[in-house]
Amino acid sequence: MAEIPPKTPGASPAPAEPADPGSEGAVRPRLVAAKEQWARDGRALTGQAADPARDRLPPGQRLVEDWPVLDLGVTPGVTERSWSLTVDGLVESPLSWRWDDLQAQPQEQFLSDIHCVTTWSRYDNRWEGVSARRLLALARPKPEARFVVFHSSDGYTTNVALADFDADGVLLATKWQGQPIGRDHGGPVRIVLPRLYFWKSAKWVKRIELLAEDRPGYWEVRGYHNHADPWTEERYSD
Ligand SMILES: Nc1nc2c(c(=O)[nH]1)N[C@H]1C(S)=C(S)[C@@H](COP(=O)(O)O)O[C@H]1N2
Ligand SMILES: [Mo]
Repeated sequence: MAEIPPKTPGASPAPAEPADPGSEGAVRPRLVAAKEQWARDGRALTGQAADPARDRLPPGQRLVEDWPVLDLGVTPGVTERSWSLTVDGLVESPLSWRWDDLQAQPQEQFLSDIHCVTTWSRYDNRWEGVSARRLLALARPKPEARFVVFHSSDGYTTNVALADFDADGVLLATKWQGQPIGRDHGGPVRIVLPRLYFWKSAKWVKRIELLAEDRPGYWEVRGYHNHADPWTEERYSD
């Protein structure tokens, strides 16, 4: 029998979680490899910080008018009828929502700018949905809960500190510029977390898990920064 070579630590990060049945497409390995290379190269780093109180565009970013689509290449078939959300882990009241449960919550609107780590930014996006604050008030995090992992129907995950989720303008968004968010952009329900680079804003969100210890997500184990503040160029891990 052939010997199994020992695994090089860090050489092969965990794959995405399995995508939901009915998803179309597959993870695009060349896109993933290119983005891993950008992280190794430190692409687009300027060494300048910017001040969100004074500047509108974070360092190394350029303004676009359109709204690019970026994802791993897997598009889930989730619809308003089939969508569900679980909020679990370190919460006093785990939630299990369908579309109607989400619609029964107070709907809020926030205007915010998008900053993608691939260097495009888009101003004045009018999002509508249920605020993270509302969701957390219902689920009631336990005192030891400090981190959040978003799980998506395409198998993507991303992690944030609970303090960054429990912040102004963070939404489970269902509308953009007054219209339902299209499938390519993560509809029917995506996270919008405007203070961080856009990879933290999970499309097609289906589970929000609260944890005591941090657990890096898809890009965070592939060279991307754990926190992801655009104003201090937290693009890549060191
Ligand atoms: N489920 C899921 N969410 C995701 C991604 C993904 O591949 N899958 N890509 C992230 C990245 S890298 C970016 S830049 C934004 C892009 O969102 P958009 O396609 O609506 O512009 O979604 C983020 N959320
Ligand atoms: Mo991205």
